[in-house]
Amino acid sequence: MPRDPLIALVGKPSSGKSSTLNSLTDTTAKVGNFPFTTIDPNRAVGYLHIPCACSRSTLPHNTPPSHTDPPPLQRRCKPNHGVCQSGTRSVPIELLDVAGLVPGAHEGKGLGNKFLDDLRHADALIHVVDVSGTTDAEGKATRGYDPSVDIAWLKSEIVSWVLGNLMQKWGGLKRRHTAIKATAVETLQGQFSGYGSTAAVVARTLDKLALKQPLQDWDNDTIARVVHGFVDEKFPTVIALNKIDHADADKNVAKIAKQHSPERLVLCSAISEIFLRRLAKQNYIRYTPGSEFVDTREDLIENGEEDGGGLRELDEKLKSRISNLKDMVLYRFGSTGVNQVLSRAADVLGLVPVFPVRNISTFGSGGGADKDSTGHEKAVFRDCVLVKKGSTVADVYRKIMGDAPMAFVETVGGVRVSEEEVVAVGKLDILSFKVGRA
Ligand SMILES: Nc1nc2c(ncn2[C@@H]2O[C@H](COP(=O)(O)OP(=O)(O)O)[C@@H](O)[C@H]2O)c(=O)[nH]1
Ligand SMILES: [Mg+2]
Repeated sequence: MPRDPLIALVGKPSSGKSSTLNSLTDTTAKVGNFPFTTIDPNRAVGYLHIPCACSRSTLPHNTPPSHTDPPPLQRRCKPNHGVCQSGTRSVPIELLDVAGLVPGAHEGKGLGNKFLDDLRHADALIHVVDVSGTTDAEGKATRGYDPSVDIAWLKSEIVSWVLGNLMQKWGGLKRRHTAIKATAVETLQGQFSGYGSTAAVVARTLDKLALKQPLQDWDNDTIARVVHGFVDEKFPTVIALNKIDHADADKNVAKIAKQHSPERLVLCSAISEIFLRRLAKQNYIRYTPGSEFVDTREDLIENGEEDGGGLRELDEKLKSRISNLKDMVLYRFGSTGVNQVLSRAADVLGLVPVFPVRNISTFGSGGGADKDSTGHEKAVFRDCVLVKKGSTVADVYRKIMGDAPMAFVETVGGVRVSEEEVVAVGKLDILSFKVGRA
């Protein structure tokens, strides 16, 4: 059964992995200013923001009576997990804080082998980089370190690990490959399955390289190219340039931006997001997580809310911290960036949200009419699952229904769909699964 996607946060000690994880979730992983605070991989649930199916105007019964009312489906959208606000849904996604990567990890330095073992479960990586340059390669406090070095170094650690393991076995592997007349995909997948690879990942890697020689004739250079390609394919990576609130960040961001494609880079300040959420929880400010909107009591009074929204008074110190944060982060970048980090990771992974419904005409989870026996409107789109790009209707069925035999699958309008069809955003992503022998 296809499992749920997992996104791993990686990076050198003190780059801000635990802080980023915390800023995306509500748990409080231990945050510290010294290496190896996070000894065990720390799993948590983050929330990915997506446009919900309930906000689509093309769906039947979804025209708002007037432009001030939300569409009826949007009003009735009540997710079992996460929330849906004005058509933007937060869908839970599993995150893993992987600690202990230092240069030389593939040789067992730091928590090297443990780190690399945890990596195999990841479908995509968020490389958290300390762009302030205030931590050195090992994560110790310094000033003026060049963080662009970290980006190349992380990939080379993973490549060295995979390549080292492969080269140890290359002789025997080559003989077996020739003896049993295996394909290159079969032989490599035999070695790469331990990294959570699939035959499809290996096939894509080899297709992109378009190598001329058969596997038994590959030289060391070619093998290294294959491993590089495999690492790119198996571990698509987003680079989170963290600590943009720091005064030294700008020049480093500028340098890194010249070296990497913009789709891979996201600017963020994990600590700012944590700070704002904490103040909001303590009722000092009004803040929509991930947005640029922060209102204090004074702001609200100025805007005509006489009681200041019921918010508490801020002391001078907090006031100046907030105004500093607005100047350094929110007004310059539009947000603290942490939600974008997660969305971008979902993009590179190609995640497609699918909305399974029990009843394809009401989008509800029960049978029958739109209203229950007491006249209340029933909730719609209770569930949403994230599947990988390229998943078929049958893949989604198995993920949700397990081994139960499939009778048929319907989409909007009660249209039956073939199990081989591929699901995509806005296409076959609202499905009703019928169990039983067809
Ligand atoms: N200025 C600044 N410091 C941060 C930010 N994120 C994390 N830190 C600090 O960096 C240090 C290490 O953070 P932590 O999340 O424990 O890093 P980890 O070792 O990668 O998990 C802590 O002192 C954090 O407060 C940020 O966005 N800005
Ligand atoms: Mg940590």
